[in-house]
Amino acid sequence: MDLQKINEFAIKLIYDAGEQIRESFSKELIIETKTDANDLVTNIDCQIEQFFVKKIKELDPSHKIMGEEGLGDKIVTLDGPIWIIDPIDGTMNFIKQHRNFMITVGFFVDGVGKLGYLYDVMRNELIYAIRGEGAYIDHHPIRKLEPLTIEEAIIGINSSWVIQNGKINHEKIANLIRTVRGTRSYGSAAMEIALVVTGKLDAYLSMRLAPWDIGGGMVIAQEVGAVATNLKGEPFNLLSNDTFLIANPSIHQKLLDEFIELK
Ligand code: 2AM
Ligand code: CA
Ligand code: CA
Ligand code: CA
Repeated sequence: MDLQKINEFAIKLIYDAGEQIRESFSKELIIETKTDANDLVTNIDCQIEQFFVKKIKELDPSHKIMGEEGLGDKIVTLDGPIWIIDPIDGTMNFIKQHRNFMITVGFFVDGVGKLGYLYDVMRNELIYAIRGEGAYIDHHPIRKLEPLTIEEAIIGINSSWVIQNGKINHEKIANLIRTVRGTRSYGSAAMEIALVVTGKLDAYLSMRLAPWDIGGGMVIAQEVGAVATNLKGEPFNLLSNDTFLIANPSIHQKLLDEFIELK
């Protein structure tokens, strides 16, 4: 399998998809709800996922596709080549802010992440990685992350996880928020991961993400030395939703040990 060729194919696809999304602002947006009133999807999420599915199947019909909107394949094992795609990560931001959303794509073979992409559509900023060959932002190499302390860290956390939800020790999370230099919340997991792999955030945690939120980011994380696991410190389960922590390697274990306790 020629990864360089597949990488060139994927980059072109992502730039094309971004162009379609930017053009969509002049057209009618159809907004529907999914699991609840705040879980939104638009015709553009589906249009972009459909575009990826069509192009990937033209490239190689044996490649499987796991996409958020379910227009690809039903994935029950990670065997073989699988594309994990979120056509718009941060749909609420897409609708309300017309910014702060990403296209994110991961290419896995037998469960091993080979290629990863995080594309900020409105900034036209592409981060990608090829397994074993490093990570790039707009084609410039991304440097390995520098060590720091938790007291110096800025962390990404959604305030809804800080409100009592019975799943995490809130005393410890409150203590984490008191300890760090600052907290941020962006409403797009892919965007928070992009900030961590480029050292603009030092950690990001979530109580529930889906494989397509993090698949592309995981490949990039490995290339810059960021550590990505679930909140138990285990590998994220790519066949279901899971908790998630990505962090600078100098603070990842300490965050788990001292500040995160699942109930
Ligand atoms: P989305 O916009 O693609 O749905 C919002 O804080 C972040 O969580 C976004 O990355 C969003 O992705 C994701 N998200 C929203 N609802 C989710 C759910 N039910 N399960 C997992 N991730 C979700
Ligand atoms: Ca969604
Ligand atoms: Ca998502
Ligand atoms: Ca999405």
